Amino acid sequence: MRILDAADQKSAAHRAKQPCGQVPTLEEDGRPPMFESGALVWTVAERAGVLIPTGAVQRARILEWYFAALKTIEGVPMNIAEAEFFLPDEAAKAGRRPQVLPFAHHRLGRLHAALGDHDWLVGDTFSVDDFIMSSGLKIAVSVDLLIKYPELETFRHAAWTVPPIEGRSTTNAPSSPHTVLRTCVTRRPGAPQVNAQRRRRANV
Ligand SMILES: N[C@@H](CCC(=O)N[C@@H](CS)C(=O)NCC(=O)O)C(=O)O
Repeated sequence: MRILDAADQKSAAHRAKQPCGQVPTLEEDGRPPMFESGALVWTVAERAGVLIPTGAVQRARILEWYFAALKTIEGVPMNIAEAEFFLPDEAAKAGRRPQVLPFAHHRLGRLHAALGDHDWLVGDTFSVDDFIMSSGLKIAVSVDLLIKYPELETFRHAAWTVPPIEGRSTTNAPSSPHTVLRTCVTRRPGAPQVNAQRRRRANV
């Protein structure tokens, strides 16, 4: 694993691999570099022969929830996190949160209902969907959105802490999708902390 600093990320060399200058990317000998964490997780799992069921019906459901996690759910906490972390003005932040919170709770409420008392999103076994959804929900935790949904927090934690899964060897590939996403997670030790106390005072 190679950790990039901000300057490396914006270099022409990195942008040739990741057009938006973001992390993570996956680079393996003999294969073109890839970007987008969802694509990286999918390719590692698929080539390792794990976490993606092969039956047509199950696979269709896996695809549904995979895109739902990335398109329908992840953007919701991200919208709040962007304001929280990057809006420079405290008044603007305070004004934005009440505007976006009702929709966020609507979406998370629907996810909560869909998961119900199941352990995992599709069938009875942990899949790429649970992994990718737990990554999006991690953003929700960072802005205190899961406090109202303890079952979602239990799901997120369980998915994020599943032990490494042995699969077929993929040439020089990370041993599990967890490795891929951690390239992103570990490079942000200096990320701004959310002021949870302030939000609690604001009763959100
Ligand atoms: N959709 C991208 C998002 C990646 C992303 O947001 N990466 C963050 C770090 S976790 C980043 O590189 N931020 C810096 C930037 O956007 O300039 C993916 O899933 O790979």
